[in-house]
Amino acid sequence: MIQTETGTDAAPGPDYDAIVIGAGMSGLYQLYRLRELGLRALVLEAGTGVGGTWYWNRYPGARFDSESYSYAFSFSKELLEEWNWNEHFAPQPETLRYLNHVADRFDLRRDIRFSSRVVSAHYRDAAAGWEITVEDGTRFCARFLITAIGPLSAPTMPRIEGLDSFTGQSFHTARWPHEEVRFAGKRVAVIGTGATGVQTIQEVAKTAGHLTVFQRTPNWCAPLHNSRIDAEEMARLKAGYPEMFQRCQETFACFLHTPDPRGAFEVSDAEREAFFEKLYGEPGFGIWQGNFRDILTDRRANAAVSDFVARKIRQRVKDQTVAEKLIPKNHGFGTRRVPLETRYYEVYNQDNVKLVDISETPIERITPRGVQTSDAEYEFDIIIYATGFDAVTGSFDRIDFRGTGGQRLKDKWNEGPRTYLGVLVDGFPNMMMLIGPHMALGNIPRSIEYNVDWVTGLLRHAQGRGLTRIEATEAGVTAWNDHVKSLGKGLLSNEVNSWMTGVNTNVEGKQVRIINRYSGSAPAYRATCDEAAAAGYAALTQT
Ligand code: NA7
Repeated sequence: MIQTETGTDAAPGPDYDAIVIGAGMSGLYQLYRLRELGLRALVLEAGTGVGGTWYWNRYPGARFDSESYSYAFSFSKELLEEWNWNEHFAPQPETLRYLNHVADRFDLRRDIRFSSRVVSAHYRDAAAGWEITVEDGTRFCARFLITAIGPLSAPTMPRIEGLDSFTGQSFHTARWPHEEVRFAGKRVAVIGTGATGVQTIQEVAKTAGHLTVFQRTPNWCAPLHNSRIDAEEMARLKAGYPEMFQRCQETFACFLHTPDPRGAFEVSDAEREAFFEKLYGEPGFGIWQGNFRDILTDRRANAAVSDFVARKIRQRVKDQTVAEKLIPKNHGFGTRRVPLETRYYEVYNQDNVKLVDISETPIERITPRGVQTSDAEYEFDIIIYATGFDAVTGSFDRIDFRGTGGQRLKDKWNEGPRTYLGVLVDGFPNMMMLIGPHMALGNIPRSIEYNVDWVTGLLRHAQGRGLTRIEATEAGVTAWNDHVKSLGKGLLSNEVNSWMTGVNTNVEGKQVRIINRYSGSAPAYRATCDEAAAAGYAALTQT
C-alpha cells in the first residue's frame, strides 16, 4: 500500500492510495483494476447507484446507438459468456441492469460511496496527494486521484427567462426521475432535437395527448434499424466475440463500422446512390462511420450524402413545409453527431404532434402555463428539456480542482482544455483522467478499457519504483495540444457549432468554437500511448 498523509489544513479522514470520482463504466472498470494492483481504492459517486450515463439518462426512449455487444466490457471472458443482450441496440433499462450485474459480479459496491458528489479536489504538496471533499463536507485523502466523470455528464438547462415559474412538471432528460412519468392525455413539450431529443420525441409521441417539439436547429438523423436478439443469434454473436472485439480495435473510432476506402466521386452516380441506399437500410452508425472516406472532409462528397438524406426526409414526412423545417440547412450530414432514429420523421405525420421552428419564432420565456414564443403562448402539462450538456470540460468545471500553488483547473482551461494524451495535466500531479479531454472517444467503452489499462500500467510503474509524484510537463502538454489541433484541420465538423466544437449557448464563455475533441483514429491514439508507456513514461516527471 502507498502511504498518504492528510494535508496540513485537512480534518483527519480515511487515507486511500487512489480515489476515483464516478461509478460509471470507467469508474467501475478502474476500481476492478486498482484492486488487482492491491491498492486501497475508493469510488465517490454522486448518484445512488452505479451506471453513470445509464444511471442518469433514464428519459423515455434512451438507448444505445452502437451495437450492444460492441459496447459491452470485454475484459472478462466469464462476463461475456454469461450476459445475454435482448436487443441489438439495448434500451437504457437493459444497460443499467448490465452495469449493476457487473458491479455485483465483481463485488465492486463495497468500495463505492454513493450519494457523494465531489465538490472540490485540492492537491497538497506536502503530502504529495489529493484532498477530496464531498457535498456533505466529508474529506478524503489519496495519493492518486482518478476522474471518471464523463465527457457528457453536466446537463445544461436553457438560458430562458421564467424557467422556475412553470406550474406543471418539467424535467431535464439527464435528470429524469426514477418513477415512471405518464404522458397519456397530457400536453407535452420537448425543447431540443439532438440525439437525446430525437429519442425522447419518438417515444413520447406514442402516448402523449399532444406533443409540441420546439426545434432550434434540425439535425441529420438516420434509421437505427433495431431488432431483438433471440437465443440462437446470441449464441452466434458470442462465438464471434473475439473477431468482433478485434475489429473494434482496428476501426477508426472503435465502432463495428469504419470509413469505406473509396471517395464518394471515385464511383459512378448509380454506385454512389446504391451505396447510400444500402447504408440507410442497415442498422447502426454505418451511414455516418462507414460511409465514403471523404464525406466528412470534402464539401462535394458531403453535399452528396446530405442531398440523399434530405430526399429521404422529404419522402418520409407528408407535409413538405414541415419536411423542409426538419432538413438542416446550416451544416452537412455527419458534421454533428448523427442521431439514430426509429420512425422519428413519421412522428410529424401524426395529428397529435406539432413542430415549432424556434429559429423563426424564438422562445421568449417560460410562463406559469407553458412556453411563450414570439408569436404565441403554448400551454403544457409537462415540459421536457432535451437541451444537452456542458460537454467535455463541463463536468470538470463543476468541481473545484486545484493543482500545485492553488491553481484552478477551470482557469487553466479557460481557453479550452490542455492535456497530455487526454490523461494528465501539468500542475496537477497524480491526477489521471479517464475519457478526459482530447483522448479518443468514439465507441466509448472500447476507449474506456484502453484508457483504464493505460492508467493502471502507469500506477503499476509508480508502485514498482516507489514513486510518490507523477506529473505531465508543460512541454508534453503543449506537444499533445498541438498534435490534437493539427488533427482537427480540414474536418467539416470543426466549422459547425455543436458540443463537439465546445459551443453551448447556455454556458457563459462557451460561444466560440474550439478543438474540443481528439479527431485522430483510435488505433493511432493507442499507438501513441503505448509508445509513451514503452519509453518508461519519459515525458512525465517522476519522483
Ligand atoms: P445536444 O446534441 O447538445 O442537443 C441539445 C439540443 O437542445 C439541440 O437541439 C439544441 O439546439 C437544443 N437547445 C439547447 N439550448 C437551447 C435553448 N436555449 N433553446 C432551444 N433549444 C436549445 O445534446 P443531446 O443530449 O441531444 O446529446 C448530447 C450527446 O449525448 C449526444 O451527442 C450523444 O453522444 C450523447 P441547437 O442545436 O444548439 O440549436
